[in-house]
Amino acid sequence: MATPEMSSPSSSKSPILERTAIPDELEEGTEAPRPSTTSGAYRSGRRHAIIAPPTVKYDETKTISVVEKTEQSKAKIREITKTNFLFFALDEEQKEMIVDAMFEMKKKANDIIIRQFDKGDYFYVIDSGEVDVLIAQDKTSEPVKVSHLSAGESFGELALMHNCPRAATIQATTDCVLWAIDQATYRHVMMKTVMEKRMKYQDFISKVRFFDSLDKYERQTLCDALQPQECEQGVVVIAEGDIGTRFYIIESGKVEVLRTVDPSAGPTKVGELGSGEFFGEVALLSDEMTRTATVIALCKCKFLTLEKSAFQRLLGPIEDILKRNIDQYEEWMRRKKEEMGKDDEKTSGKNEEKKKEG
Ligand code: 1OR
Repeated sequence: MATPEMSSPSSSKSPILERTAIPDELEEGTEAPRPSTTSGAYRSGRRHAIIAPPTVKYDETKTISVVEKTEQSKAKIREITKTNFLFFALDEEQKEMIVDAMFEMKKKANDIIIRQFDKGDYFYVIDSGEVDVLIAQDKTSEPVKVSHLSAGESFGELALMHNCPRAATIQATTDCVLWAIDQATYRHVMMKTVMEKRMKYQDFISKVRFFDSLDKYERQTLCDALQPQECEQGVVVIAEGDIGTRFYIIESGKVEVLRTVDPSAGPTKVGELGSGEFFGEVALLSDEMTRTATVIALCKCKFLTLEKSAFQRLLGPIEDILKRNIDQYEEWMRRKKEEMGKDDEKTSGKNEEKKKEG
């Protein structure tokens, strides 16, 4: 991520310029003021020393906003953005730039926050309240509800990233408190990182068969939430009996899966999984939450992982596909137990014969 251009070295007497003293809150119905923008004079470690030339030419590659707010508000923003997938890829400095740039906006139930086909202006994170996402085929047709978002979730990034009209209408279904960022800051701080991550994983995700039924936007959101993980040969990635917290997709490498059919006999190898296949879903889909198998890396492996809440939120639409596998695992277990039962019968039969012979 390119760091913002620095202004000339500051002296302790340098004036603090260009900070917009707008209130933390914007009353409902008030037009959001454009936060002032400062030309790249952002320095980590001196986050509030914004030293900028008095006149700022709009240059979206070098422009970020700083909106004055209380420490309490900043702490609140840090808290609500912590679980938002779009912020996963940002480093600490980028996150603080976003905290500085955000301003609060209040909306009433039924307010339209974003209108489909409009030009993009802000990106929003929901502090409290709920919104519906509605999409119309074209300007003359009725919008249809496609999704619902609540606290911690965000919207409005597409038009800002791609410079295209709003892809959906966002309507408050309850009173809402939102944190907004203007387009220039969004583009400068977040766009490169978010786009790079989306592009990095999109190609791989499009080749993974079980994501076929996710739509384009769902796949993009999935890319935001993926967390890479690597391990060496021989590492136990998940252990049977443990509580499951993560879902794994194999980007490269191979793992073996072992399962205990008969506790006195130890685990049996069930199979191997390779690139494009997944594991770790059973515990996340079951009430018991315990791992039903052990997975060991057969070579150096790269995984793309999803934590439990992201898995539940993003893979809801393909839960049925994932559950189909669970049925197969159970079927395998039943057959294996039957076979073992038959083996036991045979062995005990042979033992009986031996006894008689003896
Ligand atoms: P925007 O700037 O276009 C509307 O403004 C926002 O709605 C958009 O960014 C997204 O942040 C958000 N398709 C498109 N945009 C969506 C969708 C969506 N969900 C939320 N937004 N979906 C695809 C429907 C076929 C819904 C997927 C669950």
